[in-house]
Amino acid sequence: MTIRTVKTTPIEGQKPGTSGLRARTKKFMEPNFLENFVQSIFAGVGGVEGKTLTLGGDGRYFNKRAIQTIMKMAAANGAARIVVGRDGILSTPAASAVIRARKTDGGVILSASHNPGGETGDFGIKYNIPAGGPAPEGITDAIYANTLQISDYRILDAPDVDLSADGESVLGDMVVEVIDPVAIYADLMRSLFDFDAIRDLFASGFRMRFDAMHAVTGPYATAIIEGELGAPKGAVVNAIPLPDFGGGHPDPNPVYAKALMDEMFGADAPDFGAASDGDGDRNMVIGRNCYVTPSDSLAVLAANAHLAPGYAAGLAGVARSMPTSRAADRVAAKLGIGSYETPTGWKFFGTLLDAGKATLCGEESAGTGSNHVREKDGLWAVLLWLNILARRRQSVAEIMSAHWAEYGRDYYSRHDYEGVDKAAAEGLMDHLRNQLASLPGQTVEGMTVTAADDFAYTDPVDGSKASKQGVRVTFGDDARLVFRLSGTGTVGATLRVYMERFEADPAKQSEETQAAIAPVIRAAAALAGIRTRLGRDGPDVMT
Ligand code: VG1
Ligand code: CO
Repeated sequence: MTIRTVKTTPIEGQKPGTSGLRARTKKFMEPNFLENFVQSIFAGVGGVEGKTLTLGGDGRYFNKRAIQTIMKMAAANGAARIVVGRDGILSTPAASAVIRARKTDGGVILSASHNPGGETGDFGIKYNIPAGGPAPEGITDAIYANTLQISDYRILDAPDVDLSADGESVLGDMVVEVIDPVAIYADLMRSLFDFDAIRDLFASGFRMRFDAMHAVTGPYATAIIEGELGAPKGAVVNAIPLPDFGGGHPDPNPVYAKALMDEMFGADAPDFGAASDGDGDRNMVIGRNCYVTPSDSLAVLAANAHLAPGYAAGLAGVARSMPTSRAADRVAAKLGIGSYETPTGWKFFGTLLDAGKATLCGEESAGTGSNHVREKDGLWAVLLWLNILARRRQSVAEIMSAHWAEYGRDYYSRHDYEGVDKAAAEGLMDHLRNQLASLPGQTVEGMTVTAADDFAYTDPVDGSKASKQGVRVTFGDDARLVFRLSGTGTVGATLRVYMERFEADPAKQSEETQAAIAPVIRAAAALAGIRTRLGRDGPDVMT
């Protein structure tokens, strides 16, 4: 087996976004695209000589090929060992769990998460640090800098490694260790939750539907929910990961998980419904006739986490991304624990989790997680909900109304304008930024602006800074409006408009969401000039 050094030149478009590098699958399959980025990761982390790396992905098209390439490159760059999920499969939270449990020197995760997969879909890759979380910006910047000056990469000329059975083999001087993708993760879940109480819940006739959306969570959910917790066979649907996710959009929200929504709002609906995304780090939670927004879910989990053994001692603090509603802050205030507001993207929670400042973290985009790993974790959130339901023995709807009666309700919705012209979207953001100084004190749609800024963040642990993280317009405690451009898309731009309105009166807490936030929607349209600037009459997706 010989190591080849292959000449290459920088390729445009390799700047990591909110969560790693994402691009069209076809782009990733072009000569040197993957290789350039992988060699740049290795360079950006100070080389991989003698190191052990975790490796796996969500099983989407090109996953297996990319894994073979990465292993051969790791071997050629002197890595000592690769710990890889069987068949190249590891969900994002499981990869984080493996990095931590096996104390590997970081890991490489292949996924474009909620973006559609397949040959005509998207592919992605990201590096996670030894703590198990996504690389912070200092490292992604170094990786990107390397992509701009790369002149060659190293790869071992060798046959492919068989990844279909657990065990060790060698690739040049490097050991390849194939592991069960579920075992380490399942052990961790067992250590956090009251599996006996959840088993009793299922034994009492509690009915659940988990939609794995043909993505990576299928094997995990089947093993844990049906296998260990005793939910009837068939509780987990769309459980076999497919390279193109069955042609679907593996994003667990009311729009893309419509079949589950219909079932949960239909006659004879199960007690509890859930779904997860392409790489298993997102979750959607629904009760019978009761959709729970991710922002509310974070708040409810924070208020009830002590019912699970892993969190019985209480929480150190709760962190949320800036566009996530303020519902979790209300719980933190009542519990007398810290609350933190970070830029969008899980990488910003890592320092707070490492420093023991936050125990739970969440994002409005259906991401919730805790200090058990350093990624958001879809199935974990579902299991925590199950643990709470098993202990409280109330319906999801009852839990929600009791929560709102106690803390007030933050009606919340996000409107996405997808695939819009990039220059127009940037122009819209500039237009908003130009108004910021004059907004406070103005009344828009009957609401008075109390603050307006472009969110800038200084990490309270390591002092690192991030700026231009989204324009926010605050109307006191009553309402809030946030605008930002997506950093995970691969074509054009996507404008995200996040809207919330607070309602303290329990008698007014059961309105339809879009109606409840109507003045905030109108304020957004007026301030941003969405229709004229983007040429769109309405959003493509409302969650
Ligand atoms: C989106 C979400 C963000 C999330 C990110 C990665 O980013 O808004 O909250 O952290 O996706 O999630 P953006 O920049 O498109 O708004 V995942 O599950 O796609 O890794
Ligand atoms: Co994801």
